[in-house]
Amino acid sequence: MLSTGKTRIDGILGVVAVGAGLAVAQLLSSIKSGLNGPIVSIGNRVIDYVPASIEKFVIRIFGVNDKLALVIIISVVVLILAILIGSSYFSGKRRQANLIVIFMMIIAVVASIFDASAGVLSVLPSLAAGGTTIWILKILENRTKQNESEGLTINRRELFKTVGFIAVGSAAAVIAGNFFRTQASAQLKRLDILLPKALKFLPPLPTDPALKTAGLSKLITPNGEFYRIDTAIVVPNINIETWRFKIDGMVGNPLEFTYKELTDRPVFELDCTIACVSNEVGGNLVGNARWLGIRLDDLVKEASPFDSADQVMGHSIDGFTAGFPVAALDGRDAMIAIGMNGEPLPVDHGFPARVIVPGIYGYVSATKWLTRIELTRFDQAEGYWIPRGWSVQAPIKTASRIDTPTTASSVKAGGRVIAGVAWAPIRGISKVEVRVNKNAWRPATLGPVLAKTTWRQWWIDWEAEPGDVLLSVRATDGTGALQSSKRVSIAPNGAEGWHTIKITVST
Ligand SMILES: Nc1nc2c(c(=O)[nH]1)N[C@H]1C(S)=C(S)[C@@H](COP(=O)(O)O)O[C@H]1N2
Ligand SMILES: [Mo]
Repeated sequence: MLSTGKTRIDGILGVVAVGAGLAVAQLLSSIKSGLNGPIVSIGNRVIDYVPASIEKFVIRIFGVNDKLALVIIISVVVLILAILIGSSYFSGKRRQANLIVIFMMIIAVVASIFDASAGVLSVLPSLAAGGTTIWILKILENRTKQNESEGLTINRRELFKTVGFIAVGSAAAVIAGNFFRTQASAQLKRLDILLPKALKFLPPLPTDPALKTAGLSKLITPNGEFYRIDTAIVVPNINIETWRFKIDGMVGNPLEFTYKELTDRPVFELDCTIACVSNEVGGNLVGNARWLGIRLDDLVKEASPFDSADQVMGHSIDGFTAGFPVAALDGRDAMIAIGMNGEPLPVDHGFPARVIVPGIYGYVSATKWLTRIELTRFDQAEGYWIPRGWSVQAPIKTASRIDTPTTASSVKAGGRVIAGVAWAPIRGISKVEVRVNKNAWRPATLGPVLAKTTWRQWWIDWEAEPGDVLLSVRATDGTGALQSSKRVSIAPNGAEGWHTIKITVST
């Protein structure tokens, strides 16, 4: 009786049951922010505990899609287990199937307990997922039994109808969950926010040279194109009515602000390029924005830090932490940013507030979804990435990138433009040079200087001659120091080396 058709259907029934469980979890996780379904909770724990070497490997392969890749991998494992559950359950091994469900549920429940922002309700979605799965298996079993008693005909209409109902119910649960989530989401609240006016506005932006050179990075990276790196599978949705921002730790005068109190403080604008330590030579984990925020030097001073405090630690609502030296509050314009390119901070980039410290890699400074600044000591507290093998202190290294032509592309011979960006916050860029094959280095034209904290665009004309060509770029920072040529990998504190690309010039 065990035709291949039957085993296939058994597997599908398992997937239907597990899918219904996950759908119910999705619906329940929308009732309160911070609640997660089983897959996200398990993903969170994988991100927390996976060895740094594997993490680096995954980021190298998947780049900014690393979280999507993780969710897909976990989903595939769940799918395989679901097929196994179905085939066991409907071939009489019900106990075994239920045990697999319970085993999966326990893993998810334990994972959800550790979700930083979850309260007592955190285990609810995972418990409901397991319970629903077992219940649906039972319903499906009754249906199959009925089929069999009807004489083992291929008439599976009743069964299919039930499966159809369950599938529609699951889809409805997922849609409803997503609807409630967006209803409650910070995204909608953001739209109502009027940003305060800066006391001193920066001058309007100059004409962007990227308008004239196809492929060159824009002077200011639009919010929608800005790279995103963080450990959050689901970005925190913060309610600004209940959000509080504290400055405490080793201070004589701890401070606490509501969103309104914080944004009523004097604000200023800052043009600043931020970069990820995981950015490979030539990579795109870097962007330039006009930030609006409150001067961090002033806030920290007001809290009266103890002389013994040497580290400023940002805490995110999701448990992430990043610490940098108190010494970096030296007038370089560190800020609590609330605006990005004329908009309230986008949810992906840390709404309602994040830290921006010019010249320091994001993983040790740029805490998003900020709730707290703690004054502490380097010998007493470590930020999220430090025990995972990354350097305690990490100034952004001088870097330059060829945007156009792109690597491995082929171009036609004749007059071409080579162009790109170079950055060395907070030292600034004083020179960019380009080399074609082994010819002499030639200085490129530099684009407008917004500030020493931002990148500079550069471009240079080139008479392309047929053949394989190597193009290299190198920058000199504002102190006169040449960018390091030695190839160094991203770990533990940022890549080094001149960006070199190979292209083919055709006649
Ligand atoms: N809460 C939180 N903030 C975070 C991170 C994170 O994982 N969680 N990642 C940091 C890292 S490694 C970088 S490079 C920057 C990236 O900021 P962006 O996503 O706005 O470009 O955010 C920083 N702030
Ligand atoms: Mo980063």
